[in-house]
Amino acid sequence: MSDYVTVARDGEIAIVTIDNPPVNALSFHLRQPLHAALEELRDDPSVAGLVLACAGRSFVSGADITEFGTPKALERPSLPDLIATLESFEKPTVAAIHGTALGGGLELSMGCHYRVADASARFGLPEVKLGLLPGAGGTQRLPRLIGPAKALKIIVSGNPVGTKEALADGLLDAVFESDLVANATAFVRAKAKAGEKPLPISQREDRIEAARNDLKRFDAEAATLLKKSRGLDAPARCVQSVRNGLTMPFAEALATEREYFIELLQGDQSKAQRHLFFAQREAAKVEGVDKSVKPRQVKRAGIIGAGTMGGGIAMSFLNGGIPVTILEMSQEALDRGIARIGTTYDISVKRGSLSEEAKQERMALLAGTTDYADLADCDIVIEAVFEEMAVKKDVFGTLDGIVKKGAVLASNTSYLDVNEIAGFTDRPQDVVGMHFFSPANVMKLLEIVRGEKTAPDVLATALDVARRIAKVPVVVGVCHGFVGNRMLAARSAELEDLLLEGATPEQVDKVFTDFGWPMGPFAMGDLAGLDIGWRTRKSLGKTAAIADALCEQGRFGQKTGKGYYIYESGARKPVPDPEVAALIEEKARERGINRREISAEEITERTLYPMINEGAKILQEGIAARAGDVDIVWVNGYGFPVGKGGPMFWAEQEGLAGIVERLEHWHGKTGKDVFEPAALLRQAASGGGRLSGVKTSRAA
Ligand code: 3H9
Repeated sequence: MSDYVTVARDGEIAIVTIDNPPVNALSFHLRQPLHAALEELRDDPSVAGLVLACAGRSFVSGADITEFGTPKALERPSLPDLIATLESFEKPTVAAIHGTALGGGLELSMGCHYRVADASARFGLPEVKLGLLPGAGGTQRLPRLIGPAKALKIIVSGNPVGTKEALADGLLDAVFESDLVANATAFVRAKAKAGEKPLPISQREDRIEAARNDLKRFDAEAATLLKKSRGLDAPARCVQSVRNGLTMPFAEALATEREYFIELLQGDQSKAQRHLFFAQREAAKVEGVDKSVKPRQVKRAGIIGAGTMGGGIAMSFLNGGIPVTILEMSQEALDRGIARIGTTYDISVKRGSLSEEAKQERMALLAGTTDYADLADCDIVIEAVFEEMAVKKDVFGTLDGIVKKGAVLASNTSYLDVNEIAGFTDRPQDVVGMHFFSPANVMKLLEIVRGEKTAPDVLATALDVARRIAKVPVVVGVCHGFVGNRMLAARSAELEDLLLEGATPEQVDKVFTDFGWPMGPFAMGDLAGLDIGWRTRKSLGKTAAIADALCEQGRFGQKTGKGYYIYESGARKPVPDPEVAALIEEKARERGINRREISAEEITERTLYPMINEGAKILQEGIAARAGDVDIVWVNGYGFPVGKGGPMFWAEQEGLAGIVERLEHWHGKTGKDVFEPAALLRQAASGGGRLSGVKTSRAA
């Protein structure tokens, strides 16, 4: 008995209850008494069966991630010790699962002979998302329980499954609608009475036999799963470990799994991914919005604009089960927008990621209108119209006169001043920025822009809505481009000059993809459409020699088959174009520039370092509250490689002092503002080299 583990008896059945809030993680202080209790019960002849259950909101959700990187993580009794003890029970054991059994939690449950659960429970091995593999037998026992193909999917994706699937696959033995522990007790009592002597999972061979004889098939399935795991070590280790279970004796494969686990735990990628895990949770904690601030109720959302952005935002709400009224100016545009939503869902149905029934349910939540009056009853209205202040003024002025009191009025602006927008209404306290990222139905990031007068409960509402529609929210302050686009501008500032001075689009893009970005900035520009930036430059009276020249030739990127690259007959693969190379040389000649070899280091220093510098300025100004918030923006909105933990985390690992020194070098050479080191960056570089401890008071 301890604060973390209690043992109760129901006749001859022992019930062990774990209680380690908030998520019953397997911390050292829990492992110790749990191990002692299990050993005692195993050897107690008066005990005929064991129920392993949890108090609180969930079953065990994994190892204690806060212990990783400290000696406690590996201190014994370890989780493998606990599982080995469970497996040594000669009387039946059952895990009674409610909430989530994740990672080490699911592994612990697989030390038992049986698993039963309540209907809403979920089961998963999310270690891969922390840059790890299941390190307590998960890659060995799950395949033995449900077969290698299904296990591999769960392990490599890290995504949980529900009771229906778990029961069908054999992961679960029974589901109970209520009274989980009482039912689990009756379940194990019946097993004990029947004198059943089930094999521990580690000794079961029946589900892996077929795969052992068909490793080719296993390898093909694994290769498909690994396609999505660009540059990450953990998914490949997961696959190898499951494969070891097919080619090695259990004990050897288990020991190898442990080696892989420790190797990954000590590596840079897991460190980065664990940083992101905690940063994401920190980002949800917002100054001035504590638990006492209750969100307003949102039962219906209004979306203004049924274009690509408005449609994507509408889909996010529909996916979250929130009814939407979408508004367009003309019936034709409205019909087109709604049809596009339907076809996007159809693609998911065809791919098998959405059922036809679910599609119909979502479409049934969607109403269209061309009349602002139909938005009157919405609890939140998000505009996704043209990025021009005059247009926003019209929209917000109209909304102010129509939408019910207390509704949240949100703008999806990607760079305009939210305070000015709020000023177009008589209720600036209800106005907030909700900046989605394209395609909005797919991208996870939501920048919530806090205006000067935004009420705390409006922020709480935006955060709550974000959770309901499965977005990752980061609250930011008002400035041109907020966090993401402002840093993107800094990252892009040198791109033209790099080309003029001697680099090629493919060389720059390769530096980016080698770093781990899904694509480089020039391929990205071609994908997004070069005409967008051209139009913006023209409206601001700005020019860009090469990009403008491409647009003047009608080279708008993929949509015209030509941009920085050439795209053969509708293909998406960028192919370097000698005409572009000639154009770049011509523009350089016109400017009297002698083109030279440009190294990969120089490209990194002139693109990523200004971006980090801008991130530091953003922190300095309180536009973001924490360096981790900036990382969350970049990983979830712009494809910054997760294995590098986001720009600010990466900068710390690289060494801030070295970055400041190179920024100074480039500043001295070019005199450009983007290279002038931010005071905060200098300060952090000279005092410990950390940005992650910097906490700013958020600007409004
Ligand atoms: C593993 O198991 C390795 C093994 O294979 C091998 C070992 C040898 N540890 O997310 P929430 C904290 S690796 C420590 O806001 P929710 C979290 O930081 C692990 N702390 O709640 C937060 O703290 P705070 C594999 C943890 O209801 C608070 O709990 N398991 C852990 O939205 C509430 O969290 C996983 O990767 C942890 N394991 O979601 C599961 N988990 O309040 C990771 C959470 O101070 N966890 N915390 O900010 C999750 O996915 C979600 O937290 C969960 C609850 C679904 C459980």
